Amino acid sequence: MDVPAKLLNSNPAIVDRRMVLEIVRVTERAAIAAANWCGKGDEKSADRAAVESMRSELGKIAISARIVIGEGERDKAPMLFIGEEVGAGDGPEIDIAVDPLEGTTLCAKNQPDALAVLAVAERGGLLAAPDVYMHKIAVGPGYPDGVVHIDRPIADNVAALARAKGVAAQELTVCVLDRPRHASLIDELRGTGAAIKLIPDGDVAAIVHAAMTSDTGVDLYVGAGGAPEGVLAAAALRCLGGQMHARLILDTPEKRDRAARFGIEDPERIYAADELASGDVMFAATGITDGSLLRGVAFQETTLTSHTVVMRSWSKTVRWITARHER
Ligand code: VTB
Repeated sequence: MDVPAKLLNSNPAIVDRRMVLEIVRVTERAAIAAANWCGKGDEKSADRAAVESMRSELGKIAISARIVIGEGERDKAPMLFIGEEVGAGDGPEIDIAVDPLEGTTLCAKNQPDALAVLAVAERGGLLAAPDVYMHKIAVGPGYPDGVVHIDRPIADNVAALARAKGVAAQELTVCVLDRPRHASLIDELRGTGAAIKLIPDGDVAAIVHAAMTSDTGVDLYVGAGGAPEGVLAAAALRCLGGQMHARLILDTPEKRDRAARFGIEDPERIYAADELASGDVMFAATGITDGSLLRGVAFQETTLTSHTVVMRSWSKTVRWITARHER
């Protein structure tokens, strides 16, 4: 196959592509630190280990970065908090979204798809979102624009997706967080005949799954999860292609006030992936526990092995990096 023309030209991307390897080191370190706590039933220690490692690794990179999505919107966090300046300075000015341990419970219980996650964008490229729920719907690349819509009944979305894929609804798999709040959504989905993959946690991974259908078997993600996770997932989707709609769930005056403090004026606004994460973005995730997309950190006698996926929106390159580290 020919090399796409834009890759032959000089690279106009704003986020320097050398950053790809830099951010891999960051998620690798966070994942390794958290992996020591896999299955130990101690969410707090796992999270703290991941946060501290991620913070220290970010400090080694020549960037002037600002945390836009980070720890502790509601309680004071000592590091990687929203607004914190990170990096060794001197380098490009960028914005960062982090979730050093996405799926703390998954890690504590040693269940699939706990990840260390980070996204990088141009200044102003990431939606500063409060830590509230966000309703999300996402599909992978290759479908006509608007094939699913957040405001359409789920049965209509499944029917439209099946039609676009050229299969029966029964052949689709929809991923949903297993929560009581999704009971009626799940009921309606059952009515379509589609298979439902119910996950205990981790909807960043779930949206990545929906965008990599041939690797994961997931066609559609839908439901309410964390808003910060929605911004991270959108960054991944920008790199993988696909479509996403999201709306913050601001169902109390207190949440609307918090959102307003983040500059969110319209509480009903529907965001597309490129409004959650715009411009040039990169996304990296390292597996902590074994999952269907990434293996977790493996401990050998004197070494460790980590598995990372890292991608860029500009080139749409998706790299899988297996690394061996000295223990
Ligand atoms: C969501 C989801 C995350 O936690 O934030 C979820 O976005 C929390 O949902 O991926 P509940 O409040 O219902 O527990 C995750 O699943 C991460 O663990």
